[in-house]
Amino acid sequence: MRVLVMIPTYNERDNVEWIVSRVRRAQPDADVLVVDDSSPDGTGDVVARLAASDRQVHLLTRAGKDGLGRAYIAAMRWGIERGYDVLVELDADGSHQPEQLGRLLERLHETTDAADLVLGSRWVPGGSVENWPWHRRAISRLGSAYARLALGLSVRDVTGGYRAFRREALERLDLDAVHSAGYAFQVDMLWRSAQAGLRIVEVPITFVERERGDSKMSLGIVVEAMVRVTVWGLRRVRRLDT
Ligand SMILES: Nc1nc2c(ncn2[C@@H]2O[C@H](COP(=O)(O)OP(=O)(O)OP(=O)(O)O)[C@@H](O)[C@H]2O)c(=O)[nH]1
Ligand SMILES: [Mg+2]
Repeated sequence: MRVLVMIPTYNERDNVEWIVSRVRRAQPDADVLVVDDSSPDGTGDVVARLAASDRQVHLLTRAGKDGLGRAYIAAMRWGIERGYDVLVELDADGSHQPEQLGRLLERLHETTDAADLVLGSRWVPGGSVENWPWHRRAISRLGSAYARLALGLSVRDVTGGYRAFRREALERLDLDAVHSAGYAFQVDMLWRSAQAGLRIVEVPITFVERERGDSKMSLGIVVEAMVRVTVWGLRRVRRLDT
């Protein structure tokens, strides 16, 4: 199984080397692709240097900040073209611990009942969040609950961004049709995966809040997710009616 770990970055100079080296140590056979949107802080230069000395580290540079969703779509295309078997989403800020990636990959490797998509989940038994203030917990849990209800999804962590896709499963989704930028991207991909009948499994993770660098989370990102989920939910209800 050839595994590609995709890491989107925007101004993650203080985190990127640390996270790439942790991935390389935790999963020595996996390749790493950093997708940098020309971060003004020079994140791309750090990654270019890492890539020059390690053949398993790659850099994809995009022209400017264009949202997490589009960065991931570009990374997925890159990985599909090169024939990777598994594509993993992982944040650069240390929230998703590379040391727990083995748990996700295991579920894809299982001989019987192997999953198509494995979600690293904060909100299943054994999962947790470290260093989150109550309002972040509340936004995340409420957001997940709302999306589950609106879309009829059975998973607990709908917005989480630590995920592993089997390539064949990803190829069944219409990536050209994905336009969501922020958290909505994660819900969007999950919704498409569920509609495509993919086998989706959650495994517990310990999510660690970032210690260095600035968050890119904004009110706009939350609003985008809420509006999109509501529109998808209404479409779904209308379909159920007819
Ligand atoms: N390439 C690219 N990466 C992005 C963009 N926006 C965010 N990212 C990266 O996506 C990952 C998640 O972003 P975060 O800022 O950590 O978002 P978050 O986890 O919701 O917010 P915090 O919990 O505050 O960290 C990080 O690795 C970011 O650097 C973007 O527009 N382009
Ligand atoms: Mg983060």
